[in-house]
Amino acid sequence: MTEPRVLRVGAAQLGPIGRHETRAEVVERLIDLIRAAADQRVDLVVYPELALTTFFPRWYTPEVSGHDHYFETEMPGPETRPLFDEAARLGVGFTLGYAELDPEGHRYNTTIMVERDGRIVGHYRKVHIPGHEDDEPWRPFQHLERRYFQESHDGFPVFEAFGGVVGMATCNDRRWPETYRVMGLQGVELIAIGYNTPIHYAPDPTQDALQGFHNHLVMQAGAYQNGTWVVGVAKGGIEEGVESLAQSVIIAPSGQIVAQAVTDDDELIVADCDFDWCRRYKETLFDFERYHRPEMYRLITEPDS
Ligand code: CDT
Repeated sequence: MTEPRVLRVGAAQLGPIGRHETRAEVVERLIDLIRAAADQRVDLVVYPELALTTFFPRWYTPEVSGHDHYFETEMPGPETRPLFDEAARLGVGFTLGYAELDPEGHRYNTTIMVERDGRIVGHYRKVHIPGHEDDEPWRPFQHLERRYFQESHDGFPVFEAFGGVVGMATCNDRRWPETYRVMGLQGVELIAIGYNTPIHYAPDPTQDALQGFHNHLVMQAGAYQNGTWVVGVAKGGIEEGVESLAQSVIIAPSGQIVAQAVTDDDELIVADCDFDWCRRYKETLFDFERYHRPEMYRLITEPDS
């Protein structure tokens, strides 16, 4: 019998961030949450997508650079350094979503993973960029991620960290089964996912009432079908007049929700994630080496013509 490998994980949901809220104010909120996590002896805190600012892709600017003040050019930078310092002092690791402007001028929707000693373990840059490129004034609000972010070509890396195999994904990625499977094939045991999901979906408002259902449906399926923990963390509530889904969750490899946020504001939920629970699925029903049939799935990986 192997010893259980149990990681205590905190999902640090955020409520709205106003457009005039400063980075320093937001970082103070993140620090409050990580301190609350440390009080509960949490090892890893998962923060949402674009956790440092308001969800700026809801506004069109004529120049793509019009929102550059929402982007980070270094991580940690002067305003985020206090979070890194406090996390390392407390011995709590974290994943943090932010807008990245790299030295070549590329803009990515990025998540960073930081170990308990403050070491940066890796980056993930969002693969599936939803929404649209140009102003669409018929919408009550815009979803211009495709204007402000480039698609990453780095795929879905996993990292040996926190005593297991850990990966990241970002918001819209969670709706795509390939996201989980690419990490599942690399033996992932926990996937940290941050999201900003407006309740209103202008192209098809019949989906509005189903946002909560779809959110849990995709993450529970991804967890179960790959025998992995999934931690889905929202920035929710009414931000600049736009309501976004909360309902952050921690999901076991069985697909069961073991913890769920009950507010749409800053809130920490905690669960003990036993990585050996993953083996029950990875070594039985979802023993990929034994049972999966990649030669039958070629259509999935053939590039679009
Ligand atoms: N942030 C993000 O990816 N949100 C999308 C919204 C739907 S597309 C307009 C999501 O999949 O939740």
